[in-house]
Amino acid sequence: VLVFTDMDGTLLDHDNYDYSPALDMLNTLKSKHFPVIPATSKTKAELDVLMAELQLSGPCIVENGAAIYLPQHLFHTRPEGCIEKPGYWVKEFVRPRPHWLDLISKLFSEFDSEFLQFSNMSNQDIIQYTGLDEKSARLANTRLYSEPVKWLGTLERKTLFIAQLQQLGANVLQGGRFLGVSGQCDKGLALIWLVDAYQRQLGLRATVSIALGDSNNDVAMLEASDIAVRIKSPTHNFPTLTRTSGIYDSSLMGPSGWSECLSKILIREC
Ligand code: 2M8
Ligand code: MG
Ligand code: MG
Repeated sequence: VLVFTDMDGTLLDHDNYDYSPALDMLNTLKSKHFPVIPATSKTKAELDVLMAELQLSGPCIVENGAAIYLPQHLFHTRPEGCIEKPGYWVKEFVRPRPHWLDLISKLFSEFDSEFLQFSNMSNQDIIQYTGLDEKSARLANTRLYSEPVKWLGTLERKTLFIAQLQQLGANVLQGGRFLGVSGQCDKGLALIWLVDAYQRQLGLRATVSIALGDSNNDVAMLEASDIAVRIKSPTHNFPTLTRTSGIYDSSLMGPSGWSECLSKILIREC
């Protein structure tokens, strides 16, 4: 069993980023040796801190599926298509952040003052829009592959903005607070790639993947997994899925809903 989990609004509370209601279940999963794999719009720098706190040492999917980090202590040989970074094999799905910054800058004049983006925000701005502490806000802006955009204009203009970015070759994913602008990647493609790597490299034949998420940027992952868990959000409805079976919807929010659904799944399916 492989557990792929979104962070903000899923394993972490949407408002205060608390994960304590998930800790008992996290320990249960660890005792069963079920890998818990963060799949998030967060950066590797942010995840280093969080994964150390949660005592997770396996792979992770960062920046909305832009890259997968596979620790070399688990994956002993280089998986196909990976580059090497200290301690990790890294599968990159997109071009680096400057490419996406350059592309967004083409829309400055047409959408003047209708959006903000991390690279033009001060750390104070990021703190204000996210509620992150000083250090976490800095780590959130230590991005390699993607750019979060805070939309300030109307919904109609937002649709146009997204369409223009897509025309320029970008992929735009809606997170809990920001639009994530990057290349043709998502958490679903990353999940599929990583399940395959587990099966081939670690010789796991029959895997069951569970994916948990609260937002639209989780949809591809929720569609690609064997079992999908939608976590209730204080700010928006459950994302729409096309699959009709294998879906669990939480009644509790964030990390409480995370534990609620995983305990049901462990009893019924694993
Ligand atoms: C951004 O991601 C969240 C996730 O859904 C969002 O769009 O609201 C990311 O840029 C991430 O790096 C950051 O930690 C988070 C903070 O709210 O915002
Ligand atoms: Mg989320
Ligand atoms: Mg996320």
